[in-house]
Amino acid sequence: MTARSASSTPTEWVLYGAPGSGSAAVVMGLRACGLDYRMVLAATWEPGPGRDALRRINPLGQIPTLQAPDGSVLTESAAILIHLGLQHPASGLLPVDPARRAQTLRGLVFIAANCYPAVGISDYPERWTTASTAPAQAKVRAAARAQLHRAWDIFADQFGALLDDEPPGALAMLAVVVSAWSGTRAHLAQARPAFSRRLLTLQAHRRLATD
Ligand SMILES: N[C@@H](CCC(=O)N[C@@H](CS)C(=O)NCC(=O)O)C(=O)O
Repeated sequence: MTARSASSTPTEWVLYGAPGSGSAAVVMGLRACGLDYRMVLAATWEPGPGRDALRRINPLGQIPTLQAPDGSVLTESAAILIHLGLQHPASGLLPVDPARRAQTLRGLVFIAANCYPAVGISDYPERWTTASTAPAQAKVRAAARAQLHRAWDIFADQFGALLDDEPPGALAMLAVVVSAWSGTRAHLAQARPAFSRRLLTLQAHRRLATD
């Protein structure tokens, strides 16, 4: 998605994010492209000027949100990584081979469509039920997590081999970041041990460092 910023136009890449959040995957992508950026601490759970500025350019108030030097706004982590990969082919974010790239795009959208939303439901169950009691919301969270873990089992089976690219690309970046939440790693260690070990190896790769 692109939109004009209501605030002053930056002259640099500005990434709205927070430690341990989905912005980590965009940090990896920007670094792979050799792009300098400024980080603004902003998230639903981080009250302050960064969150206010974020909401002015992304009405959902979600991170990652990336503002380009021309002032345009990019949201949706998979779209951001795909855009960076297309703009910077030498970054290795996307495979050169068309067939492998097609499956990589499919994998990125699989995470965005099936895994990330289930994390959001698990984190904010009150948004997804009209029931206001804690036990009712706990049931929504439990169901979201079960669906999330099932989605990751399917991802491991369908896309796991695509994480072998060297250097690791956009799919590995998003998979490592999003699989870190909502009990997914503990589940995968039992359900898909080889894939679980692959994620652990990947997260130690220098391309996937966020500090
Ligand atoms: N569809 C978005 C989801 C982004 C998202 O849910 N981000 C979380 C943090 S990792 C967030 O900002 N949650 C706060 C909220 O939804 O209020 C994407 O793929 O980037």
